[in-house]
Amino acid sequence: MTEHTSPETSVASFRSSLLKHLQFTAGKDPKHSTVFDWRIALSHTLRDHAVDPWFASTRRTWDEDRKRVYYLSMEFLIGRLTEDLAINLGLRDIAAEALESLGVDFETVASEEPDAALGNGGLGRLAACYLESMATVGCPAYGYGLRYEHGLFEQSFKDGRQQENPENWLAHGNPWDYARPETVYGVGFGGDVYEENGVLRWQPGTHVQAQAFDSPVVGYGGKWANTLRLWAATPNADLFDLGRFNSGDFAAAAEPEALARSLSRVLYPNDTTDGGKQLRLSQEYFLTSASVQDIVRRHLVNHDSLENLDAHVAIQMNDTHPAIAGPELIRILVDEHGFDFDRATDLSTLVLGYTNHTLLPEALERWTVGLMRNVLPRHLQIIERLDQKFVELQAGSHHPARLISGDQVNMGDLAFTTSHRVNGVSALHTELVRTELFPAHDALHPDRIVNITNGITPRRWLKLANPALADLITKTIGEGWETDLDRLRELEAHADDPAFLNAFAQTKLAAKERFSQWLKEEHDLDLPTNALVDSQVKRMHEYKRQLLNILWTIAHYQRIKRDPNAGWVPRVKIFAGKAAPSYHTAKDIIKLINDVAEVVNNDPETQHLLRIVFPPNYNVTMAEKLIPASDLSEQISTAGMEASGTGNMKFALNGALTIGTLDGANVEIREHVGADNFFLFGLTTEEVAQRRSQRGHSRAAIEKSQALQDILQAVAEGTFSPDEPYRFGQLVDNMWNSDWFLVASDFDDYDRAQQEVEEAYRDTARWNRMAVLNIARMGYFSSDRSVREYMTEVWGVESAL
Ligand code: 26Y
Repeated sequence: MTEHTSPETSVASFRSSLLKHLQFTAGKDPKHSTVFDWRIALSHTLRDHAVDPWFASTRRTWDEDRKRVYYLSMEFLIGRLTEDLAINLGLRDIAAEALESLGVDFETVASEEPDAALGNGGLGRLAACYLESMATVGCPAYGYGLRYEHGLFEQSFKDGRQQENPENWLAHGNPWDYARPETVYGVGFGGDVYEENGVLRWQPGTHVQAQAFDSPVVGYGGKWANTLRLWAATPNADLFDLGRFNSGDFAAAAEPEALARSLSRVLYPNDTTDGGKQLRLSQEYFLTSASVQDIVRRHLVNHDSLENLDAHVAIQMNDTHPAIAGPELIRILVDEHGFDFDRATDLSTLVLGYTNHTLLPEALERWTVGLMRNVLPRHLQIIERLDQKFVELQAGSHHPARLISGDQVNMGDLAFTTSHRVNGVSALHTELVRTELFPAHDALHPDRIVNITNGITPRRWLKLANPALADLITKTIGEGWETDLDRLRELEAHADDPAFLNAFAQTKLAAKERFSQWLKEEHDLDLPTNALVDSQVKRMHEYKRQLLNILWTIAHYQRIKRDPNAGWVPRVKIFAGKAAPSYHTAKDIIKLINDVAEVVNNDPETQHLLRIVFPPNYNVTMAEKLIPASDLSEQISTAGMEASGTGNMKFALNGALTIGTLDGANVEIREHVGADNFFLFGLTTEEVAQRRSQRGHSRAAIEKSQALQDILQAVAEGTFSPDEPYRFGQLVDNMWNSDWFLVASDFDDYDRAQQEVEEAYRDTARWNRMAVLNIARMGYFSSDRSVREYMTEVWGVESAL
């Protein structure tokens, strides 16, 4: 295929496009243009360049009747797109030069873009990395999601406590997407099921309209582009009750419309438990139904039946959130296209794949039968029939696994039975999915579960985020690593070259300075650049154990105070992350970190040796600055609880060393980078299970650790909360008496590993060598590799490149 990018695009032509868009799209005179106006001009100019590869790819997929992948996800944590698209189109430097010739700075303009946070955390960011990789490797694909009016809440701190403020990314429009007013589908809710001439008919009580908005997703090098299609619930003229309005009942007249609109209003800010159950289920069905209708419609454009659907369509369910896709596809095949139920089920199963992202019981979706019947009565019938079939398949089992147990529909079991492949997201997690979560299913379908370890896109997470390191890599091994990340291995040859190690250290310093400046400008926070930067950034959750980290920080502080001249390595402890609004313990931990920071950062005796920085509102944009600036990556979850992690990969790729447990993808990262280049600590998954069964394990662990006793006493006495001494009573009490996440059990070993960190960092050459070896050995964790595995092992799709 021909290159649709930019060798032919000159600075002059880019500049004239910019001016054209400034005038005709933003409607501004260059003399009176704001940064916003320039951003509009820049994004439209870049988007114009995306259109050619986009059309060419779409046309080829049609012409060659290629199988397409449909990635269904309630979350796409995209972040900013300006620089990402510029890089992938090969226009980054041209755009910067063109702007400069007009007296405008590229970064200033790109930084004006809001961070599209249509996701909570890992699962949503993974979807965004996979979209970019599918385009890069030439996998014909669509991402399907919701066009939330408000993304994940913005976090601020008031007196050290989390406040949630509404997010408003669409306030000034979205220059990336094209509205498709002609692409609308009705999505039904509620109502009843009738029998008509021996066939069942669902008569929904209400319909809501889904309208498509399309954005091009351009792969690196501009050789292929896919579509991200986000659905918005649009007010549907007949929802507005004019009769009621005219009779004066204005609120009631607008009610159905308000309900409809609420479907794409907000992203659920909860990454573990589900609140607002009915609305959440309705959102999931809204996404799924609109997408499946669109998929079926597209297939029927040039095929006359749905019989061969599996040869042309692969649908991937990103966790169970779109798991109603199975029943929905079966419903369409049976009720609308006259398929026999069993054949419809087999066909749906061949089309669908399911990725599991969690073992946490509270994050496994379950809906009550009552709710299901209210919202989706026909789907409930289908699920009941699937449940029967599932029980029959387990003939002989006295306690068969069920899709419906008691009054609960288990969406994980449903997703499993309606998929031909089920995958976990790291080797360890997949093994636990097999043995702990779905043993009965696995026994029936031993080939169904496969592992596909997560990955991250090196374009955003290295080339964009860390230009100094990316340039050093290119200077050292040449171009091409961006799409063949295994080539980073060639850096190993330079791991003992002092000049190279020094050059690496310079890139780290440059990244620290960049981040430090950003923190100052955005949050008025000070980050010393001469210290070991030790970061834990991720959603706030007990299993991720930010508590372990802050408790150790207290121990470290107390030791420095006891012996200030012991040759301590200066450290900055960075924490960042949001807590679900209703997750009180996570919010208490945020408050504890901020309270400890208040004391530590204002202590003149230790200030130069220890700082705690907790910038509010962690998001993709912050991660892009923070990760490259870090030396140490905290991946310290209780073993068996973090399905994979992907932040762990981003840090290691940017030359941070990991202190971590044998959990999720940490296990594989350690195998790849080498045990010598990884600070391991903590109980293993099996030991965790064992320890939890020992009564009084936390008390016993605390009693064995003098350090831990001192810290807990300090916290309990109000050392960090003198205005309210018992503020953290519950946290401390829980440590002594329950400690499900085994903070106490792992404390001493974590402390030991931190001492090893301290020692390694003192030997600068050794540290830099370890960091370089981490970078060199991270090729496996490119999301290009993950996507290729999905293509062969799950989707049966070939690259078009
Ligand atoms: C049920 C609903 C409220 C819900 C919403 C979001 C449940 C879960 C989630 C999000 C889960 C999530 O982000 N999981 C993470 O997925 C990453 C990508 O696979 C993993 O790396 C990470 O370990 C896992 O916690």
